[in-house]
Amino acid sequence: MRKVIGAFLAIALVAGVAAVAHRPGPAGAQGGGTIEAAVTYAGAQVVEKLKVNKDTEKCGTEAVIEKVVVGPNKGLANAVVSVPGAKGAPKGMKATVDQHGCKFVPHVTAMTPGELELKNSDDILHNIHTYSTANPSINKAQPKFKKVMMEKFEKPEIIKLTCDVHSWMLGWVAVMPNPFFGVTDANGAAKIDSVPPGKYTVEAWHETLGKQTKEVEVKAGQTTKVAIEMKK
Ligand SMILES: [Cu+2]
Repeated sequence: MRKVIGAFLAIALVAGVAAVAHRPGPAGAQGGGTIEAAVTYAGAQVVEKLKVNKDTEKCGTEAVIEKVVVGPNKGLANAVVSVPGAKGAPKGMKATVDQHGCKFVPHVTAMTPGELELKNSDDILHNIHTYSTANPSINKAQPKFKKVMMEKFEKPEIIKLTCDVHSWMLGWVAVMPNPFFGVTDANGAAKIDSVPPGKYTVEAWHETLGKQTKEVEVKAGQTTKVAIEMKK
């Protein structure tokens, strides 16, 4: 009988360890809090338009370059909100940028260090050209038959993406040091989950408007709202 109980305990112990090992979320996420950021900009929308006379069947005849996108209630889209001081291992999230309609979609992508999937769903030649300092720069053709390309970005940095075939194509990849980030939607909102409790400086970065910060305190099981106003 004792042997049976012993075996049962051993199995329970192994099962328990496995359960802990497979718990989703970053290390130390248990009892984390949520940050709900509202990023605003009081200024005007900045959208440039350019006549296109190349690959028009895929690209259209006009390129729209969205430098500053302001939505309802002054909400600023495409801002990266992050918590650089929070400690947590990357979750192994998958990051993808598509080249679609001769645009980088999404316009701003945030990821933890690792591989980025670059898709070409246009069926035409694109040429990825990145501008970076911490990571090696990439200047690589992606012919129409090459639907997917994987590229490594190991160091935290904000990287500019362009295409040498279509001069108007512009995108950004924010490689972040931890998994606590979000990119604002059309309303200027970004949500960051499972942040370990503590006091932090929250950062908002925007390609045209630069950076603003705000101090927050995150409490276990609670949602902290933070309003960040970007300036010109
Ligand atoms: Cu292109």
